[in-house]
Formats: sequence, structure tokens, C-alpha cells
Amino acid sequence: QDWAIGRTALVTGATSGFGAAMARRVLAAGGKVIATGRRKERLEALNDPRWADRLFTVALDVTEPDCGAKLLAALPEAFGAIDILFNNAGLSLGLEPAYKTNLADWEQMIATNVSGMARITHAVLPGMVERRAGHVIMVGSVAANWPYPGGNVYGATKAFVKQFSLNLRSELLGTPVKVTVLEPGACETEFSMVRFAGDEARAAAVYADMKPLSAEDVIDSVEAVLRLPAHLNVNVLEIMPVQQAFAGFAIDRS
Ligand code: NDP
Ligand code: 8X3
Repeated sequence: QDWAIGRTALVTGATSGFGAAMARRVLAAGGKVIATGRRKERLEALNDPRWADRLFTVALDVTEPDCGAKLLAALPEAFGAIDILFNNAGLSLGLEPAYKTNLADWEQMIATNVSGMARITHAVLPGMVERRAGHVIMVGSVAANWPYPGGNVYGATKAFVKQFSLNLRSELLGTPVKVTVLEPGACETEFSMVRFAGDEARAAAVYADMKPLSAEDVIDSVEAVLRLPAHLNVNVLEIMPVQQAFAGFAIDRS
């Protein structure tokens, strides 16, 4: 029950989905949270008298080049020692084949999922190494491992997240700092609404006639990893709904 007490978690993308669930889970378990995202009103919605002095919110766009330095500079002393980095802010835009996509969508995914994640890691990791304490949890995706039509740049950004995480882990050998890349499959959050630019029917169809993961399911897995003993690192954690699996190879016989 005391896994979060005395720990401070920085959560990117805390305004929705996995990030909001993670922020609430850590706060409910007695930890401190620095909650970030672009939508201020959603950050304010995390406020609760139960954790008034354990929550610090800061509006942050991870596509801004200096967002990491700005974030560290804004932190009150009580939130300065980050123990858990839930590096989660990310998005998918579109599901069209590469030859039909909008280049601006690709650039936004790369700026957020790749550059944003790298920026926040670059800002937070030195403190973890210096304090000899910390756990970086990167939110990757099954899309890093399993190609699918329309996954083009989104899946490639998540492949970056995976290799980045594994490379960090190899460099951190000799320190107690942990790195885990979490790779969820279909989970019903605002993800598909964002992917399909607010098309509710198209987003709902992704989860029709199956039981997707919920954000709580995903955070159950994260909590389980965070509860493990100090000498054990989970490198990669891929999870899917039972009603999701891989397709075989495709062959064109036309
Ligand atoms: P949501 O759309 O519900 O949440 C995405 C979060 O990312 C929001 O809080 C959003 O906040 C934040 N975000 C997006 N762009 C930026 C930005 N430029 N700066 C700061 N924050 C940003 O989706 P999920 O919770 O599902 O997604 C979270 C992560 O999980 C993503 O990395 C996604 O790729 C990954 N994922 C999702 C899966 C799913 O099926 N749902 C499966 C596998 C991985 P705001 O808009 O307020 O800035
Ligand atoms: C989100 C899961 O299958 O839509 O990363 O790519 S999927």
C-alpha cells in the first residue's frame, strides 16, 4: 500500500487517458505528482483536497524545444527530486497509407512522441543519476513491434521509444536507475478521437464488439512494475486485450 509514499512522479500527458489515471493512482497512494499537459483546465481537474499539498500542475507542451529546462525551473523545492518519470505524452494522427498522409501530422507525431520524449528525459535523467534513485517509464506501444497499414510514422516513433529506452538502460548499468518501456495494445482513451480528428463514430468503431484495455488496466501494470524490488528491472512490458492479436503475413496474389 505504501509503494508511492515518499516518491515524486512527473507525469507528462496527465490531462487524459493513461497519464490522468497514473497521476490519480500515485496521488491516491500517497505520492507526490507533477502533472503536465497542454490543457490547463484538465490539469486543474486533478485538484482534490485529499492531495492539495502533493500535486503540482504545470502547463507544458513537449514540442517546445526548451520545455525540459522550463519545467525544472518551475518546480518548487518539495517537487524537485523526481523519482518516477512517466514519459507518456504522445499521439497518433491519421490512419491513412503513407502516400496519402498529411506531412504536418507526421511532423507533429515526431515532435511529440520522439523529440518531446527525448527532451523530458534529457532534463530529468541527470538528477536521477546524481541522487542514485529513479525509474523512467516510457510509454511505447505494440505499434513498435507489429507493423500495420496506416501505422507508418506512428509505429516508427514508438520503435524509437523502445530503442531509446533499451539504450538508456544499457548506459545506466552501474546505477540503480530503472528504465521500463511499456507497450500497450488497444486501450480506450481519447487516443482514437485524437487519431481521427474528433470523429466519434470512427473512434468508437475501434473498440466495438471487443473488450479493450482501460487506462486503469494499463496503470495496474505500471503499479505492479513500480512495486517490484529494487534489484529487479522490467525492460519491456507489452500488454494487449485478450481479443487483440497479430495478423499473419499478407500476400498479394492479384
Ligand atoms: P490520450 O489522447 O487520452 O492522452 C494523450 C495525452 O498526451 C494527453 O494528456 C495530451 O495532453 C498529451 N499530449 C499530446 N500532445 C502533447 C504535447 N505536445 N505536449 C504535452 N502533452 C501532450 O491518449 P492515451 O492516454 O491513450 O495516450 C498516452 C500514450 O499512450 C501516448 O504516447 C500513446 O501513443 C500511447 N499509447 C496509447 C494506446 C492506446 O490504445 N490508447 C496504446 C499504446 C500506446 P494535452 O492534449 O492536454 O496536451
Ligand atoms: C496504440 C495502439 O494498435 O492503435 O499505440 O497502434 S495501436
